[in-house]
Amino acid sequence: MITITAFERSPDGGKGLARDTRVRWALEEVGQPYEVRGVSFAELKQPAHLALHPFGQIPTFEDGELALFESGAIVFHLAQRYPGLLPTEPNARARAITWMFAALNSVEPPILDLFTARVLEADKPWAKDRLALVEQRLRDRLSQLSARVGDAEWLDGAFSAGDLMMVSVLLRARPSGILGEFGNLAAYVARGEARPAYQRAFQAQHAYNTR
Ligand code: GTB
Repeated sequence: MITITAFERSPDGGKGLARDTRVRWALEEVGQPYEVRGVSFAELKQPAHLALHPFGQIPTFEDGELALFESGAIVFHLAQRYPGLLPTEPNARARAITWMFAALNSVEPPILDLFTARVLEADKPWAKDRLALVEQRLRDRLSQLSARVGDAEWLDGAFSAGDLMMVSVLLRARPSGILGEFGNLAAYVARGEARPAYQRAFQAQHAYNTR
């Protein structure tokens, strides 16, 4: 049985913004059952969990003798091992993997910077100046993505792990209001959320975090 770790209780209260949700979503898309082990903030930094995750974070993934960390690597592993998340045609598969990396390396960082500027650095004397820069960088990146997505349903043909990762990453930008400035990206995210597998994953994490 696959076991993943999640926050014992997510600080978002079940809004689905912690990174176990993308792993749950991938597991639902490929139809693999899984168990969840909740980890407290204290346990994250203790040896037992550090043996699984060198940075003391969630999510992790265990399946028999295999233990993984990093949500991108876990989703990629599931997409490689089970059908449903990556095309079989080699070039289409390479492009879908490219979108996974793009989500994690080119889109997620400016979204995380925004959270850092708005929340973690809000009390710094330079916070307002930096926030303006960070918001502009995110708008620039989303504007580029929006131009590429246009009115396509998914990033490159059929729904793939690239879309799963991109939608997961973009969801974190929604509370800021900036995602909503790009109508086609907001609609793209809504299409991802409407997938039955996402709905099951969201409900599962919500139930877990409100138990
Ligand atoms: N690159 C890693 C990955 O993709 O797996 C990043 C993992 C990561 O940041 N994990 C976070 C964590 O364990 C949880 S998801 N943090 C605890 C720590 O570092 O000590 C980030 C997150 C946390 C909370 C909310 N929230 O409450 O809304 C959303 C996202």
